[in-house]
Order: sequence, then C-alpha cells, then structure tokens
Amino acid sequence: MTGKLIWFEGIPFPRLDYSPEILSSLQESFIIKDEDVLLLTFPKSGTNWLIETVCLIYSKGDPKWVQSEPIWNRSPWVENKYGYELLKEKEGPRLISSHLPIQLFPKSFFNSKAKMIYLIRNPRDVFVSGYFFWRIAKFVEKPESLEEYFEWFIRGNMPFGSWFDHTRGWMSMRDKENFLILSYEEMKWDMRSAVEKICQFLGKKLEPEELDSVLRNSSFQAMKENNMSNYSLVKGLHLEENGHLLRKGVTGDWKNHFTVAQAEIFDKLFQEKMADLPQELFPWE
Ligand code: PPS
Repeated sequence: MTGKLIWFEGIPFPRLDYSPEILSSLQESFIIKDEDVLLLTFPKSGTNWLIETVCLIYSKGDPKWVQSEPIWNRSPWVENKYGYELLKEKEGPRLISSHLPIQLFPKSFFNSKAKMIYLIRNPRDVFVSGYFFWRIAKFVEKPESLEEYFEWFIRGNMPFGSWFDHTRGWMSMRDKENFLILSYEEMKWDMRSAVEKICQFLGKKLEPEELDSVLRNSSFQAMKENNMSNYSLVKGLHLEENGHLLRKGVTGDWKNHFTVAQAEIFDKLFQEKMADLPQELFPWE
C-alpha cells in the first residue's frame, strides 16, 4: 500500500486529513489534561465499539447523545486535522480517540494522570476486518487481493504501520495505574463484565438498568442501525456506497479467510515478535 499515503517518522498515514505539520505539533505541543480519557487502538480493533460504549457509560445508558452526535465529534481522533482542531477548542474533560503508535503520541500524556484504554484484538481478525474495510474506503489504495494485503500487513506497509510494533509499544505501559488493556474478545464474550471493568477504571457507577441500556445500545445491531455511529454519513464521500464499517462483528472470522500456509506464517511471526510478552495479554485462541 504505497499510493495515497504520507509518511511521518517512518509511519504511513492516509493522505486524507493527515499532515506532517499537525503530527509534529501534536507530539510537541498538544496538551493532554489529567481529566481526559483516551481510547487507543490499532485500526480495526473495535475502536468505534469502545467509543460508543464509553459514551453510553458517560450518559448513564441514555442513548440520546450517541443518537444525535456523530461518533467522530463525541470522541475526536486527535491525529487528523478535523479532530485536532475540534479537540483544541473543547472545554472540560474530553474523550479522545487515537490510532497513533506510542512514539508519536503527545508527550504531555506521559506526565499526566489522564486515563487510557488500549483495546486489542486478535491481529488475524484485525487483518481480515482491515482487508474488507480498505476495499470500501475511498481514501487509500485498495488491496487487489487478500494475498497482496497479507504482504502489506506483515510488513506494516499500511496506515499506522505494523500491528506488532504498535501493540508492543503500548503494552510497555501495562503496569501504569492510568492504563487499562481491554480486548475485543472479552467484550464479545462477556460485555457485561467488560463494561463493569471500564466503569471501575473510569470511576463511574451505573445502576443495573443503566448498565442494561449500555449493553443494549452498544450492541452490534444497535450500532449498525445508528446513523451517528455506522458511518453512513460519509458514504459516497469517504466510503463506497455499498460499504459498511460494521461488517460482521465476530471473533475468529480469520479462520474463514486464512490459508493453512498464511496461518503458519502468521503464527511464526507472532512468536518471533511477541514471545517475550506475557501470553495472558492475548486472550484469543
Ligand atoms: S476503525 O476504522 O479502525 O476505526 O475500525 P474499528 O472501529 O476499530 O473496527 C471495526 C470493527 O469493529 C467491529 N464492531 C463491532 N463488533 C461487535 N460489536 C459492535 N457493537 C461493533 N461495532 C464495531 C466492526 O464490525 C469491525 O469488525 P469486522 O470484523 O470488520 O466486522
């Protein structure tokens, strides 16, 4: 994937709405405040699901906010021009989303008390989700085939670079009090416990009926029907008319797409790159 990308400090970004000037000033001078909450992911890990869930926790399960304001305004992406400008003007505690690798993140975060949730997902499912997404996105070069995309993914030659480097980088924060690692898989397998975990981390308390409403309104079906969260507002502009961000929403879809050879290459690479990290950080099979 080399077309329609810009490179900043060795990391590729989509050309649309990203610039080296912003990425550079972000790192040096964007101030993260102690009361901010940061939602960090490698692309296609369930970012929008996490954002929706946290917004619903903030509104105590009331869906009015998530149904009336686009998701990219509720928790703007700090690294794109649109989100950066919005966040600079925002008063009070902010929700901030980001796909940035740790080395490009605003330096002010590392001396702040701001809380960060890092959401991970089985990279094989991240790969499959990305393959289908980049084919419906209008702002990057589309992979011709799964084989071609496999090469891009393995080399980190795609927006935000290598999953392995991204994950290793952020995992180095795992012992910090203000850093929570959550997985797409645990959200999928037991969303009630995942929401309780997020609430505890953020110091939020929900009544049982409020928690039920968070679960209902953050479900795959509810989000797929919510025009403020399903990206239908940018269809035709940034996404193809027939494209869906909420594609399948399952774990283990990679088994339907990987060849045996690809699975073996991937396992070997995972071992090489991640073997020294505690394997319980990666809850998928
Ligand atoms: S992006 O473009 O990087 O911000 O995409 P991201 O939101 O990180 O990831 C998109 C995948 O998350 C799935 N998704 C969900 N799964 C389960 N439940 C809910 N509510 C939900 N919302 C989004 C979405 O379907 C994409 O995964 P795939 O595997 O492609 O379906």
